[in-house]
Amino acid sequence: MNTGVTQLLSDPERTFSAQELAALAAYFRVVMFDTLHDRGTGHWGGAASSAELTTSLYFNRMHIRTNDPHWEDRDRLILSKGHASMNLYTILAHRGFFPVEELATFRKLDSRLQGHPCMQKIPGVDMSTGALGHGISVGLGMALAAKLNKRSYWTYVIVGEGCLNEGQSWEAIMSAAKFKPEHFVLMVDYNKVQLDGTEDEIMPLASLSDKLSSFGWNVCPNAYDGNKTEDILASYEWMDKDNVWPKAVIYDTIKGKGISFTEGKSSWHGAVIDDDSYAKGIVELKKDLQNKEAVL
Ligand SMILES: Cc1ncc(C[n+]2csc(CCOP(=O)(O)OP(=O)(O)O)c2C)c(N)n1
Repeated sequence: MNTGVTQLLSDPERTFSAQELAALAAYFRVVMFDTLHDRGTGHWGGAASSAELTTSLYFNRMHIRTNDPHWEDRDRLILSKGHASMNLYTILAHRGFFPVEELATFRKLDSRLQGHPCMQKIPGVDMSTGALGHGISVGLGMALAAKLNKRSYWTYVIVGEGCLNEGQSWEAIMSAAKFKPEHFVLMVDYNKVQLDGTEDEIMPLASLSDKLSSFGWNVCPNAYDGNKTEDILASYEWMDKDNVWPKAVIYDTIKGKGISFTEGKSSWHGAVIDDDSYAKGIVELKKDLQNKEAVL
């Protein structure tokens, strides 16, 4: 383990800068790739895509208590693209919800860390996900509950294109525009690649921003790179700017981000990481981590 990131993780309570978040995300990619290779199963492409989005939320933005995962006033995150569970597990473990060593049990029989996250078993998981398309509905329910109970927690929902291809998502998008709960944010991890093809081959969403606006959402007009932590922090400023709800931010991301031969490839959605690919890929990820730590 590298000293720079070790030092950062020794005090997860503080708020991290963009550069620090970038180093953490690079480190988490190494852990994810290692673990998925060791276990011979799981989804690298989508987990690598959302690494900066989840790292920034949990290490900069969200109010949570790792020693009280069900704290009523905590901010909620629904990773609606539940197949990227290794991303969520890696963040939650390093944030302190459960031991990092437990990651090695990923998808073993009797492990809490199954292929898709289970809220009943894993501390810190706010919603069980995996069947695409449920996240926005459930998030809306949580946001409406906050309104009814006069609480001011935030609810974030991260979706990929797969969720937005589901009809249920658009029912929830329509309902959210009607009820307008505060502090409800849709974050689109828009990598434009799905399980076995590109967005355009499977079901084009264009123009997503216009679609969400015409449904009545407050859509961020800025183009943000969801693999750049500076951009993600800038998007938080936009979220805090006005009181017009619900809000959506569309982040451009890269599926399989961090390794040249996995980037943008649907074949790396859920492929087993063979030894040869691991040997080449881990060199690229460690180099990126070194570069990010060097500027800390
Ligand atoms: C209802 C449903 N249909 C199909 C699947 C199978 N499936 C798992 S992931 C996926 C594609 C997801 O692509 P995207 O949402 O773009 O996620 P990412 O690229 O971030 O991995 C599909 C079709 C599923 N999990 N749920």
